[in-house]
Amino acid sequence: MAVSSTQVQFDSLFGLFTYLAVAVGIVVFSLLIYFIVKYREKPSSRQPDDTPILGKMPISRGHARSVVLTLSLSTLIIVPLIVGSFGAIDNILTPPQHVCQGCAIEVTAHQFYFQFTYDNGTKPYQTRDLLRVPVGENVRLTVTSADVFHDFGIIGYDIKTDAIPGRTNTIWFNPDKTGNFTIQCFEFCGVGHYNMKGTLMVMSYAAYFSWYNSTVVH
Ligand SMILES: [Cu+2]
Repeated sequence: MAVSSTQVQFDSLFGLFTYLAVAVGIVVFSLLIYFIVKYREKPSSRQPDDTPILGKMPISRGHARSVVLTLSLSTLIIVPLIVGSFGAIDNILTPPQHVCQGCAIEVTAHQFYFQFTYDNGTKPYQTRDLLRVPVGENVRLTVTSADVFHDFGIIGYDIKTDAIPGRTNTIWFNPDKTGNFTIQCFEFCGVGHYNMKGTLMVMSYAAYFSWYNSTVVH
């Protein structure tokens, strides 16, 4: 079951790839078995006319029609996969311009923890290894690193981006369900890498904003 908007897109694309691969596999293996049986060697078998012979130019095979047919079928299958993949990449790499206040969060990776900074209009509020977000809202994360290369990923969300010092990578998602998910570093970053984990806590809208408003220093 999908848990976010971007994951829905990953899931449907993955499904499209899988179903097409299975369909092509069934056709190829059925033909393979059919031809193995049909053209198996018999005492009466003889060499086909176009068998290559050493030292002789091959005769023209004249299979233009099957070449055109195979190429057209491949094109019909591959073009939707290419268009679908680029569409998904474009969507995932294009975060929404406007997200609600409290939904744009900075992620800074450190050896060996993730720090989340919420801009609340007064004094930025920071949490460590716990990322709170509201359900049903677009959430934009700007990811960077304070020391070495890390990679910020959310297991179950199929979302991941590099955390590089001096550079900011942006990812976004729109969670469908409340609950806790595991955040993990996906780039070997030192001895503590194995334990560089955090929690994504998807909260109800009311619970999130009551927490967020409580971080504002008046
Ligand atoms: Cu790391």
